[in-house]
Amino acid sequence: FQPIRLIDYRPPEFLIDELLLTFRLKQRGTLVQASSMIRRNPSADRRNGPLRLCGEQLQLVELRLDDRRISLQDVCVTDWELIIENVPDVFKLQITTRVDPEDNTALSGLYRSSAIYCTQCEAEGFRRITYFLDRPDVLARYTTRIEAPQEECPVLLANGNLVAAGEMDDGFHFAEWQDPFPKPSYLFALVAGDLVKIEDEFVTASGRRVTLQIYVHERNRNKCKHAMVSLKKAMRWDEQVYGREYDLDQYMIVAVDDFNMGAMENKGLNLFNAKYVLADPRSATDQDYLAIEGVIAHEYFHNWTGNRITCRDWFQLSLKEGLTVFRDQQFSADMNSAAVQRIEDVRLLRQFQFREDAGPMAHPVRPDQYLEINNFYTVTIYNKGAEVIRMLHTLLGPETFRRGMDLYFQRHDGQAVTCDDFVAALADAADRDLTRFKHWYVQAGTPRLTVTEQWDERHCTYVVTVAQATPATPGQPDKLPLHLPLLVGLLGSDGGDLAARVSCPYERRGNDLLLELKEVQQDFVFREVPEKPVLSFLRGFSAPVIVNPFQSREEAAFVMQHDSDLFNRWDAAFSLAEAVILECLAKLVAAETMELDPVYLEAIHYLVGHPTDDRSLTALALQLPAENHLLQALKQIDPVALHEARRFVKQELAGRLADGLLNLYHDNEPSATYRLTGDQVGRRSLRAVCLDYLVLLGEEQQDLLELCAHQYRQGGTMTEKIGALSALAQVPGALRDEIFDHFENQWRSDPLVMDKWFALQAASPAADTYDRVKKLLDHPAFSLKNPNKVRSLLGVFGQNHVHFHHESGRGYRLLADRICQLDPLNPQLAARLMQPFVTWRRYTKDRRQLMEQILQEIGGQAGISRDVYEIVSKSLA
Ligand code: B3K
Ligand code: ZN
Repeated sequence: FQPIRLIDYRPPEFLIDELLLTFRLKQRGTLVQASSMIRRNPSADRRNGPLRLCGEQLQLVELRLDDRRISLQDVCVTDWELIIENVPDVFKLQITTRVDPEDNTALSGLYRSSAIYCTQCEAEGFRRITYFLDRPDVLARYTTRIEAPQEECPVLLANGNLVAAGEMDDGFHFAEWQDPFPKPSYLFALVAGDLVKIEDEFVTASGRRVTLQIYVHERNRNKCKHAMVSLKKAMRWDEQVYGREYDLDQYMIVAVDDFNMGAMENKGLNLFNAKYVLADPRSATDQDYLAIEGVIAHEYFHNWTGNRITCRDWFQLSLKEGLTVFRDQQFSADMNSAAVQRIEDVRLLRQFQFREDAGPMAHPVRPDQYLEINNFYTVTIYNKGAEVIRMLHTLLGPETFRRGMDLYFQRHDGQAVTCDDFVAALADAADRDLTRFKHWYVQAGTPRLTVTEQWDERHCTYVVTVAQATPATPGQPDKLPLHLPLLVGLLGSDGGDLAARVSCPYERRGNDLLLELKEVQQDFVFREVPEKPVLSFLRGFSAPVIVNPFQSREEAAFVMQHDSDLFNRWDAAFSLAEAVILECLAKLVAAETMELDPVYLEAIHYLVGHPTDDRSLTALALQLPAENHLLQALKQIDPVALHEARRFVKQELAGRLADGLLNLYHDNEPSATYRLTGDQVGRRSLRAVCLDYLVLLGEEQQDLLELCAHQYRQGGTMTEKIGALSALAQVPGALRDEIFDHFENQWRSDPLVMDKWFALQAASPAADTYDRVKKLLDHPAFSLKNPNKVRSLLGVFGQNHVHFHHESGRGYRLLADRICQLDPLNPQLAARLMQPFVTWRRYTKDRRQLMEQILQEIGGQAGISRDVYEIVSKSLA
């Protein structure tokens, strides 16, 4: 397997302007005819080479050049290419290939999912449909003709506008679609099958009517309302916030059951994992509702950031993904609680991206090499990429940022560009030098900040010194200083903001001050400060960094109670909890008695007694940091000890705060009818958190388990049922079994709900989890061929620190065996499942050895995919 390198990028030697595709669909033996107008690229380095087209898993049937048949003996066909020598400068090429959608288990290219023909072409799936210049900087106009049996496939869809349709003989019919916008092949899509459509309309700001359609299986007809509402909100928001209108007459969304990721932004024809479309209150949770809103918006926003302006090459992936995640985060913050949104985004970043950044797969937001591009759809490209855009937004301020975006759209509409082009547009609009800022794109690793404070009482001067250092990452031993925005506040002893009263040269942003750190170390000086302030540092998490703890627990508790920045209030609770758990862990390892810090207990006691109006915020502040987050602070990870320490803190809090938690629970009953308002969502999540603590006391207080069971039986919404189930999952016993069985019986024919049932069991710390997971692998609702199932059972099990890391190694074995089984079927998904093995070096010696052995075994599999090989080799390097 040869790495692909950014420095080897060359413009394409040929361009394809027009493409006419004809599909004659069959479960096996689909014929694809691709007729392209090809010419040499005037700006290529070389003008006399052969034509090389990418192609994989194809059967070449026929070739015609300028309408003359070429003998297949006269061309070179390899496992990944078709090479034609001596082609003219301009010509028409017709290629006929044969593919078998029914046998395509990789879910890349053309495949069938629950009797629906569908495609997934990003990143390199189009080459599994026909031989093509399958790279994002070749933009062509597509016309797609689909022919299929009318009865099996009454609905025939492709990108763009429907221009013709009709019946054919032998029971076939056809539809012809034309997409007026030139696009790269990764945005091509086709769908055919027996689907119903839900239709609505959107009138754009300039008065154009757009037909909106969601296509689903008949049985899901009544679960599309929320997705449709979300789509319309997203369309309006993009007009209002970015001045971007939709550009076709029709916008289609299709939900499919088998999908390797969340959704795909194909031009005018988005394909979605059904999980991000279908919802009703009985079967979907509040989290599902919010996720649908976010993903629908994300794919819609890609129409401008991704489709109208696309990536020059795959190293620029974050150009569209980081930017589009930032836009969907902004959208969700505007639609719901901004503070809650920010907290959720930061939790995810810390748990997964910081972890990636500290391990052997660490890579910059713009990587410079890869083996398999599908392995680079990562939290770094997506979420750190979004943080990079957020920092630009903070540095420039919203108005200037918007001017920069306008310039970007104006300059590059219709082009395939680079991250440099994006930053240049912002720099030009802002008239600022962003050279140092661009290090964020090329440097991997999470910077650490050290903060020291100096208070000069006599001169009323307060100095904050901030130093930055980024640890070495694979291939990048030395790091440059970065340019980062630090939003801070100074809190007075009454808890109010002092910013307006102090004298300093820093830009004011409402209650915040904007400090710009550019050097390895810098002093920030504030004069005329009336009293020694408490620093509210990194408000809103204005940069993706780790801040070494510098405040006393008393100060943290103060921030937690008073800060005007709601994110920092939560963050203070979070860091306090982290410190307390790590302290307990240290005691546990040293065989000392664990104790709960009274300062922390007092702070949480206050929180429980004084819940804010935003109940979701209170719920978040009550949740302890995840093990996935906590383990990052450890030199050597003993996951079982870590779990025990965290469990101790949780159990202690439950015991000491039981009355308060019970009151909170009873005071926050949601209304009987489902409403997705902040208030109602907050009530449901607060009650779930309370239950999650209270069940831990269930051994002595049976009535607390009954409380759970009662919520399960009486709760009218899936959110309440899942809240009860996930609390109960922690306490093995007859009641848990009864309720899990009941749930299974009720929902066995709803695959999306069964995913939740699988996931809850796979995540459980209960002693019988391994045996249950083993048994669930043979459950009739489980299938290795359905990515949602694989993620729910095996993906979640890999994140179960207690059971996956069982000292016997049986957890490793269970996952490894399934990865090897899955790799020949679906390498993309198999590679994703490797994730828990990647950081093997960080664990205790026995576990390290077991995981190393497993990695070597997987790496030695005959016929291993490039996807899995890349993860194994980088992990072992
Ligand atoms: N662009 C797609 C992701 C494609 C992943 C290919 N392995 C979804 C999204 O980010 O919107
Ligand atoms: Zn995306």
